[in-house]
Amino acid sequence: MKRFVRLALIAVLCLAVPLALSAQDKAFKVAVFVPGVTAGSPLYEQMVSGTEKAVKEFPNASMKVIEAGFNQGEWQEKMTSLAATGEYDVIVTSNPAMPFITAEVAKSFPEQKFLHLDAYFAPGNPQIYSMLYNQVEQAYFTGYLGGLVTKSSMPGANKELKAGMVVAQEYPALTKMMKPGYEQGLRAVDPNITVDYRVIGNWYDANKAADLANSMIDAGVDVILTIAGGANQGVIKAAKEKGKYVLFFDSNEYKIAPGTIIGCAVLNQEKAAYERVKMAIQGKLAWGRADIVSAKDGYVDFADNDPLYINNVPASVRQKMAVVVKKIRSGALVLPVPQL
Ligand code: RBF
Repeated sequence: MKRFVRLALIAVLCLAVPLALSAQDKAFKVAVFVPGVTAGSPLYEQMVSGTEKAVKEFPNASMKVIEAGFNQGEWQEKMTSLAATGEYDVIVTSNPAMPFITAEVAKSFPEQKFLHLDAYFAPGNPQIYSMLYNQVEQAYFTGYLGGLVTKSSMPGANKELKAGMVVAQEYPALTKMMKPGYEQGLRAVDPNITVDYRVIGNWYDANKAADLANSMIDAGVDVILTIAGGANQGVIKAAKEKGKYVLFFDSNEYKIAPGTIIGCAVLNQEKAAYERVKMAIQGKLAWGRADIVSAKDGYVDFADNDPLYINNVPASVRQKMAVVVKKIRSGALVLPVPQL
């Protein structure tokens, strides 16, 4: 009997050791496909840094970043070329439009895996994983703060109940989650607040963004939510020059313009990228899954513990904001994700 147990143990070890070794030793190559340009796009910066962090933990893993640029018409061809190399175990990418592209590319390259952040793709495709954030919650944070600010006696606030929103481009996640979430937040403060909403038409034209922001400010807007990648800089510049306020999306960036950027509603995409890429390297990522995560899960939040928020926003505003932030974090206030 003892001998049998020993033999069985040896047999198990013979099987397990090479398996464990192969997971560690076999080269694992990650490609990060940036649909745009990394610098200035908060979620792309977080995708790259989170992936870097994961890859660094495995001596056998390596990564390459491919920037596909702003011509969206070229993305499918570029993604196809990348998959065609057959070199990468996983292609990581981010933005809600990418699953439409990768689902097509996946058909031609059945071995290729695609890890999507900031996107939804219906579960069931064994080549695709996706992770979507509850951006109704994210936008509600900015709307609620915007409402409090436009009604406040802060130096840049006027009597008019007008808030602004500048966006780069329209797409379902924006029109079905972000815009309604922002409006709901504003109206929860005061149903009479109106939204001046403008579309730039691309993710890089900071001059056009500044022109739009200036015309909104001249029309009575005192606080603007900007969701425009590199073009955000134009909105920030205009608001700073005119002593108005900016609500920032995706990353904590108060430091870009302290006192002008008065609220950052963040996504923890760096953590998402780190965790999911690590799981992919370890062979533990559930391909075919579509995760939807919210503030309660720790991936959507409002950056309220930054001294640049605490020192630049009056306590009376912060106290009211804190009540709503707490409700969303705990799940007491539920803002469901719609069908996209
Ligand atoms: N966000 C950026 O910061 N920079 C970009 O270049 C960019 N390009 C996008 C292109 C498309 C087609 C779509 C649908 C979204 C893009 N986003 C970009 C938006 C980003 O994925 C996200 O929705 C916003 O940052 C709000 O969280």
